[in-house]
Amino acid sequence: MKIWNLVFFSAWTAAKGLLSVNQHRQKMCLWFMLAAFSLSSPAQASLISMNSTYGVDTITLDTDTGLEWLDVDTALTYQIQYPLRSYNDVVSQLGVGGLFDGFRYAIRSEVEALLYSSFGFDPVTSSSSDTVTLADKSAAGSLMSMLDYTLGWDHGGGSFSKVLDAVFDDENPDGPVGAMYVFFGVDHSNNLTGGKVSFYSQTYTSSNTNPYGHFLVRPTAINVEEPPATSLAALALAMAFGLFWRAKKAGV
Ligand SMILES: [Ca+2]
Repeated sequence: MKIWNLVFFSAWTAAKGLLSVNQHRQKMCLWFMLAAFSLSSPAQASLISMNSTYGVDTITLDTDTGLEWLDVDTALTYQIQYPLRSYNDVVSQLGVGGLFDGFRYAIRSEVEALLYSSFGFDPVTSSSSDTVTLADKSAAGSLMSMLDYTLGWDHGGGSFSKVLDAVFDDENPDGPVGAMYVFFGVDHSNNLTGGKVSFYSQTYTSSNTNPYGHFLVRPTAINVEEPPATSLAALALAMAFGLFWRAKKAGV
């Protein structure tokens, strides 16, 4: 976060000048202050698992976007009969009093932001099985640990495969359904596998009979605003002034 770097630098410069003839204790105090800033600096994206009326850990809050993502398989769990819940079926449950009241389908740009910015897939390397990296595979594992998956197989001996196969709203007026597929697993040698992100064409979506998950989102009720820059700068100045005062008092 740029503002935190700026605050770091300002505090460091100010305090360094004041402590140029310093004692060991005050130097330690400076390092402590910088470490405190480092620890309190917001992460690039915070993904927080939360409980909801759908069950334990069924919501993932992305503090970067302020969106709450419902586990992709929740609509499967909430279905009452086979065949599995379709896009149109879920749409019919989004209104007041429906099973997914308050939610809407995520649009493609929101799905991409979740994958590439928040979970850390590389949009280039994750687009092909030939180029996926270990980071893409790890991102797939993190994604499924938070948003769940729609199909899974246990191969025994610690080896498993999981698939997250979910639809979103691609805002196509001819039929607003898009779908995304990610595979993740661990082979018998304990190596991560998968990590490829595949966006389906609409045609494939409408013809696919496999069960889909659903990317449903709602705005969070939790305030995810970062502290204003002015108060961060004021905090840094106050801490620098505190060091200055201590140095004066110690007669340095
Ligand atoms: Ca979850």
